[in-house]
Amino acid sequence: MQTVLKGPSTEVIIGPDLPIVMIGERINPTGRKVFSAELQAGDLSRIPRDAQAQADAGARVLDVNVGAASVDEVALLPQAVRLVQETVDLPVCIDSANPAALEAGLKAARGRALVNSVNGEAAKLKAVLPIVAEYGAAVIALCMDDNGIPTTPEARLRVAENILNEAAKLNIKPEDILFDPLVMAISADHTAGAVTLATARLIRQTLGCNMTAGASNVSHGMPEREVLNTVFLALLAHEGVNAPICNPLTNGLAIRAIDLMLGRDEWGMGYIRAYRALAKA
Ligand code: THG
Repeated sequence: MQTVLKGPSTEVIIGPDLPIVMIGERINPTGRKVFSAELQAGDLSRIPRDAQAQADAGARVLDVNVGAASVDEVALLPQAVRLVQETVDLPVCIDSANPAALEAGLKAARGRALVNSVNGEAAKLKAVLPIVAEYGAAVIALCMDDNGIPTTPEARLRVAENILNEAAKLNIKPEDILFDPLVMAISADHTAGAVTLATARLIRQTLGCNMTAGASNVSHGMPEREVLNTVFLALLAHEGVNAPICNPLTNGLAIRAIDLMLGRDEWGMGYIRAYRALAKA
């Protein structure tokens, strides 16, 4: 099963035996005070820099989230999407909780974008899936619904299956859905990582779909976050998460190491190329 995303003139393919596709997470005000203040002032000047740096570090898709407090995302998200794609020739992952902002972002996107996200809540399905279908986009589907985030892998799988059925009604195909098994902070629940991994394994085995995950969520509130993020990325990849949302500046080389260890990097050329790019920079 292959998920195809497009930038202005590039194509990115996500599939089980292909190298991991890094979705760069940096264009997001969460936890970034300066960027939040800039967005609130309508200053988007950091976005081209963040886009270029992530592309240089190996990101193949860029998440674009401008959801800082009191920001008009319907106005700002399409501007941010345009700025990103004027800077780098990559597909965008349009990240907002507001369906109107998602649609505005899709209108501005060139190529074939990824919508972040829908989930199993009735209202979300109703608001987001028709937009995804209308624009011929791909979509991230979170394994949660009106009852919240299920605590067991089996219950998260049932949410995924329900989303798959609802999507099929609008002709959205399984290959156009990236499931997100949901990554929660390990500092709040020491079993959170294990539940996410078991969910990913179940989705891979049962549905065969491609997956994303916000790997960096796992380390909130813990020291040496990069160690936890890197280890978790490797475990997630082993369970079939082939398009993680992560920080390419800190995880770029580790991602290529994971591909190599999983037998997806002939002669280690991807790893060596990433190493050389880092050594030069
Ligand atoms: N699933 C999906 N989309 C997502 C998430 C997910 N989008 C947002 C988020 N989760 C993934 N992106 C991030 C971005 C940043 C951080 C974590 C996840 C992060 N930032 C640092 C902080 O908050 O402390 C600050 C970084 C900095 O200063 O540069 O940890 O799960 N579908």
